[in-house]
Amino acid sequence: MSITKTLFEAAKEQYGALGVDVEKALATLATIPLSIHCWQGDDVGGFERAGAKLEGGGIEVTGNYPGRARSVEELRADLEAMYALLPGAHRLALHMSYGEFGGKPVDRDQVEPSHYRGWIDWAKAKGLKLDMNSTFFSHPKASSGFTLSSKDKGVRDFWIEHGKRTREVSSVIGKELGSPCIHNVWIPDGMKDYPADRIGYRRNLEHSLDEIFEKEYPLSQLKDAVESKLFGLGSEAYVVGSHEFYLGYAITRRKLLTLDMGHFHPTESVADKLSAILLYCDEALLHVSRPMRWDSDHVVTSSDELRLLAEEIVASGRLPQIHVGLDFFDATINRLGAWTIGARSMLKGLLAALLQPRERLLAAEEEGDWFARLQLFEQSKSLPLGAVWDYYCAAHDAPLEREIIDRVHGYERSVLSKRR
Ligand code: RNT
Ligand code: ZN
Repeated sequence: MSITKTLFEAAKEQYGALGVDVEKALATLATIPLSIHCWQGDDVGGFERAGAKLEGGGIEVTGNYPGRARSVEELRADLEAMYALLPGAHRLALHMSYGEFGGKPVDRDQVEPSHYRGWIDWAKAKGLKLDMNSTFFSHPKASSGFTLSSKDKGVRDFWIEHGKRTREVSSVIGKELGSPCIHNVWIPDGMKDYPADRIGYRRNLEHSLDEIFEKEYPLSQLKDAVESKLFGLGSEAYVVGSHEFYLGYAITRRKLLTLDMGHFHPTESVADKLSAILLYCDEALLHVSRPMRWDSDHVVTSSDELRLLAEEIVASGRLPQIHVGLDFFDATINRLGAWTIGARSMLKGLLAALLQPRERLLAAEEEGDWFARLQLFEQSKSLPLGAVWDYYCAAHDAPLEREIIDRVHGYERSVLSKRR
């Protein structure tokens, strides 16, 4: 601790000279839980069928690096290993396809709270809070490319029932764990080529969602969120649940809007959208990701986009209403490593944002001194963030940045490499 502490004290002085209260920033960071996605651990496979692989539905996982979690026990072990590498207390985002079905086929319109009992008990034992996602993909009834917006009423009704059941499960989770479970809806519906009836599918989606959300649950148990997308594999020309669709839907139905960083045109900034959306939506869910060409789900790193997003999260003054979820999956590298890099990058981004000289920046802007504002932004980029981050990690019994490789390799040797 001593060198870490010495470097931290020196860093504190540097930040202090710019008017930044480092201790306050650390205290605030400790109150921000990440909602970490379970699906990085098994390539979005889930536990409906043994060795299930993601199929259809506009998401693609590439790679076959050994060590993928093949059972709920393996996934929980990996999750515990991952949380041990993070400072602070965080949440877990599950998908409905990760229920425990006792080897029996349980279709999506049959899922019940009992199938998630094991997760609730495990979460209680570990002091974790859970979030949930309906699973509208990897299923024969999604293979047409349409679910809630389908022109086939039978298909729509099947998925509406799934959505309703997910909300019931989520409300039980939220109630039992004493923290509202955020239930996110993302559907893959769309078309490869130009549709003739764009509005028809959107009308169907609007009505299906209204049916799913008909039953009211206390907000202390359940909060619903809706996630848009720009395009997917096989839905290049048209996505029913576009940004405009869900923005309108979330505002008129008072739902959370989910912004996935990989679901917009590359020159659009999710960071910029946040402050506009928060004027009209009470809360928002983020799916922090890193788009790369056609893929929307690369492992999150300390990119400019991440930095700008974290700055907006902090600047909004609405930290409790912005739920920071992660959404990426890389099957070409050690999955524990992928999770860890993504989650720690997000936390580091938030820390950097909390350490910005906000007052000086705002004053420069008020005075119209845009040179000084730009200089302050630049200056903060070379301040000793790493020293503060290391200290924060040590204070929360999490490894320092330079210890991560050994820790991940160690888990690979002792656990992951035995999964053949
Ligand atoms: C897909 C959406 C969605 C999924 C997860 C697995 O493009 O981003 O959030 O990644 O539900
Ligand atoms: Zn997403």
